Amino acid sequence: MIIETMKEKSMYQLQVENMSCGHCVGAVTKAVQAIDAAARVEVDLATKTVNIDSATALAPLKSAIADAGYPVTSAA
Ligand SMILES: [Cu+2]
Repeated sequence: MIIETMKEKSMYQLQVENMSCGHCVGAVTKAVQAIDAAARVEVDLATKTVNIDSATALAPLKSAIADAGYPVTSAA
């Protein structure tokens, strides 16, 4: 088994404001992947939901998205 695959990943679901188009999806994805390049990010513009699959803690991911200009209103 390769070491990387042993890192435990978490699924986070965030509610994120201000996302309206493909550019926003790209910006949010880029902000998350600047923290964790291996993170999987799925954005649903209709429900303002961002699903993140990452081994990184939630707090720095939330900060990165907020700093990119997209306020996070809830996260779990
Ligand atoms: Cu946009």
